[in-house]
Amino acid sequence: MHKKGFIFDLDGVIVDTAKYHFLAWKKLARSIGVDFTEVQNEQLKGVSRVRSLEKILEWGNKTLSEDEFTKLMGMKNQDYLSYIDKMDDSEILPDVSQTLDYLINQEQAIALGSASKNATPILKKVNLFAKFEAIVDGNDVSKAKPDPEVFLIGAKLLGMNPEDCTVFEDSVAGIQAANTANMISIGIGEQSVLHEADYVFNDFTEMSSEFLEGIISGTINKK
Ligand code: B16
Ligand code: MG
Repeated sequence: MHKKGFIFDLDGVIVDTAKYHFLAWKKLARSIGVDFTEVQNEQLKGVSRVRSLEKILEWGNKTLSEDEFTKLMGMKNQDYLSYIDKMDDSEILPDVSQTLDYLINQEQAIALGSASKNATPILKKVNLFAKFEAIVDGNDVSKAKPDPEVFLIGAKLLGMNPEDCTVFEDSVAGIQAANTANMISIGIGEQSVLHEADYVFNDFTEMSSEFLEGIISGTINKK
């Protein structure tokens, strides 16, 4: 039997929390007189909370004291959590549950690899927590994506070699992290944004079981 590792990003792959991060950062940025576009927002996907605020301040040419910086990060997270609080399993993105169940039935190793410090409560909210053999999130890493640390820890916890792992990611930083880790990188989103990925699908409804079977059996590989 072939056993491979499958590492799922959370925000923008399993659930559409990327839109809540965007709303919360937009509001926070506006409160300090900074505005940013949806195109700029792509750069905030997958990166840590600290790095996100640093980027927003760079865009607005602002500097803050350490205390103010910490306070603004707290405000953003409070606002973000007010969206999370209302989540339920109806917010799981199309065919994600089916994909997880297919891989579990095939006895594959499944981990979460997210930059978010809120990953566990979100997975519990949408009733997917029990499906993961390992969870690596923003509380476990010292280096943010595009550093491969989050995925390398995931592979280790699954007992898999990095080259036997596949990553599902919606962010440019996450695809770069997967590539650096020497894992198959699968972009979930737009080809034009995620062109560094080995394979790109708009969402999981476009991914056939034959494709997943090809990864498991080794006929589909890193490009
Ligand atoms: P938090 P992922 C990432 O999650 C988000 O894409 C990114 O926008 C966010 O800044 C980061 O989590 C930190 O999230 O503020 O909840 O700790 O896509 O890696 O699952
Ligand atoms: Mg993401």
